[in-house]
Amino acid sequence: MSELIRYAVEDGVAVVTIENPPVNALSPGVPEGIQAAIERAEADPAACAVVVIGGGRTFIAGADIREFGKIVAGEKPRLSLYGFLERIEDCRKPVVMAIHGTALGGGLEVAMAGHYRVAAAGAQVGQPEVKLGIIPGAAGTQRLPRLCGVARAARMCALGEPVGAAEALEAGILDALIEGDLRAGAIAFAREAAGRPARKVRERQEKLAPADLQGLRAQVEKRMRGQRAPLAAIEAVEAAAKLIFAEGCAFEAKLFNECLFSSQSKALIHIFFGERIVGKVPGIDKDTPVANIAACAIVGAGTMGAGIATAYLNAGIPVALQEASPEALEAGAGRIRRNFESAVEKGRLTPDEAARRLSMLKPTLEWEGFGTADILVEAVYENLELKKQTFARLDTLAKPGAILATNTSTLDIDAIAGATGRPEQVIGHHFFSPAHVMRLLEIVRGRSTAAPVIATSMELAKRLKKVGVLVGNCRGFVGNRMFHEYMTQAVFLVEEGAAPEFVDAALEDWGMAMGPLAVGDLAGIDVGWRIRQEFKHLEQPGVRYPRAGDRLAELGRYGQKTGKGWYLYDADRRRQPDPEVAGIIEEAAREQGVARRNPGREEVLERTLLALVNEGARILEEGIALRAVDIDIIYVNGYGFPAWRGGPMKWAELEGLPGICERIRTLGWEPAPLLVERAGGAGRFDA
Ligand code: ZOZ
Repeated sequence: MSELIRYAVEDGVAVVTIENPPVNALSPGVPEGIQAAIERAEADPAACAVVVIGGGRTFIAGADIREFGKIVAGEKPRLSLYGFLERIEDCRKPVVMAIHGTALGGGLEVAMAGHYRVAAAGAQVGQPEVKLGIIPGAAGTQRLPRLCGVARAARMCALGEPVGAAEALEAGILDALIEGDLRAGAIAFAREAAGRPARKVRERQEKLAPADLQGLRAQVEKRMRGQRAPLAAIEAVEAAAKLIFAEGCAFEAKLFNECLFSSQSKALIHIFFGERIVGKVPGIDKDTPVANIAACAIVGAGTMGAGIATAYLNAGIPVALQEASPEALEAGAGRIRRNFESAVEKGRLTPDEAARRLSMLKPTLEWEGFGTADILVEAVYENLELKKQTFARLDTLAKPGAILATNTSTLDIDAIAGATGRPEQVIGHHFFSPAHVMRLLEIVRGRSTAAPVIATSMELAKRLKKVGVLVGNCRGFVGNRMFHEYMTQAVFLVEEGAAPEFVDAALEDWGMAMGPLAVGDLAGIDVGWRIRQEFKHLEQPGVRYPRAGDRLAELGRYGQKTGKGWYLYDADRRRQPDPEVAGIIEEAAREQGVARRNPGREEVLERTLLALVNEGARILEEGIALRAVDIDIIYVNGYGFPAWRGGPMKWAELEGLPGICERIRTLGWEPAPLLVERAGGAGRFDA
């Protein structure tokens, strides 16, 4: 028996335990081991039935995703699990799948090859393959509709969201929930089942009536715009109602392979592992001390301060919130209240839970709570002098060992840390607006930031349900430094004659969640303007700078908050083009002597996207980002870059780095040296 699979007979039932930590993925050896154990049980006179169960924290969490890359690269042959699953289903003794943790993807597919499925109450089952740009590839699209009907199966396979045990039981995916010990319960279930004839899922027909999936298609086209796999998943499930099982499987396999070899799946698998890789920081390991964050204090109750406070309260961490005036404090507390009200309206929180979280907020004009907080967060205006004064103040208030975090999005962490007597405790926590919603937390280390402060910040990010990415200190860090180059091109393009809605539509059709000018309106044009004023002294003569946004800011067109910016907004914050803006842009172009023409869609994409990539390569070269994948995770989670394109750096790799260098040169720019080097070498940024 393989080391990955244990076999034992208990109470007359063969118990097959999968031991492939951490998540019992179907790595090489696991399917073979399960099959051998099933065959042994079938021949074992001491066993009347079989239970398959996961050792450790979960049942099988799916195929081993690392193997996909090897298959696509041609290092390994394609693997088919169809025969293996039919062998389980053909077992002459009943096979009971006992599920705890998560039975996902290939895990659920294995479970569905059993004659029965029982689960612990907290278990989840699902076909999340679309999140990796693929579809179920081991008959999931054919067996699932046989258990729960075409409509529900199509929804599960197309959206990829897992369902809880109770729902799965009601849907027919599970046969029973087991209270108490799962293993003992499953053995008892199996003993009973041994007396009854067992049915093969592949032979079931009663739930296979065709369903109308137009609504689901429309939902997928909106929510997962541009992605192939969700639509392929619907097609494959639909086929279950039209074809016999074997033909349905062949159809699924064809679509699975098409998706597996696509750029979309390479991109999404890169993002899956990337989200886990960013948590690994050289020099920080499990021995690095992590402080317990039991209380937080925030100075500044504006949009960011209120959003950050909401995120802490959601994580169960009490917050002291300080403002200078009663009006500003009340306005900030009101923002936080509205965040919770909106969560209640959307059904995400019960009114009681919202009230409980809100009760952990202590607004203060007098810095109460700042002396006992484990972390003090600064969220004041983006102005270096103001930030330095604030930090000098925080330094006098904070207890020894407290972390002092700045939410600056562009300013020098070392200059801010220098205003305190404890620069080793100072770190950047750059949240993204709305801070309680956006998943990204850019964690910015200064020259002196201590390792435990970094380790604590990375842990804290998880508690706040964020993806924490550690970056180095420079103007704009990773995200905003790149965004600056991207936005500059967007504004240049409008100054040259492309309408704002044309630029935004080109990028949104390409997959960005929101075009750059619409993002400017959301974040506040005044914010960008303020930052440009802060760095105005660095401008050089003879260099072109984007000016149209400044003109808008000077006219009080700050974006959504004033009802107009690059666009006009109605009461529901829906945007529409504003004819007045064209005149303002033309005027800005005239002042600078910019020739007006008509840039096309391709040019919009080339200039904005290549600006991102080229700056990303410089950032990588300077060591501001630890790895290219860190940049991708920042862009996917903080800037609405489509995950299915892999983030800017992976996108460039998938396009081919030599070609990217050429295209940058065609624009008349100099490709970053690292880009040139990698284009001439491995064609990859990370090893
Ligand atoms: O890890 C969470 C999760 O969601 N995993 C992915 C689940 C998934 O997407 N399953 C479907 C896989 S695709 C599939 O199964 C295709 C299919 O239909 C089969 C067709 C085969 C046909 C073959 C033809 C070629 C999970 C919820 C499970 C656990 O979350 P946690 O937060 O507890 O733990 P993580 O996420 O930190 O994970 C722990 C370590 O395990 C690694 N890992 C997780 N799932 C993996 C996997 N490695 C390989 N394959 C998987 N399916 C994860 O990277 C992490 O590693 P470390 O090194 O960072 O610790």
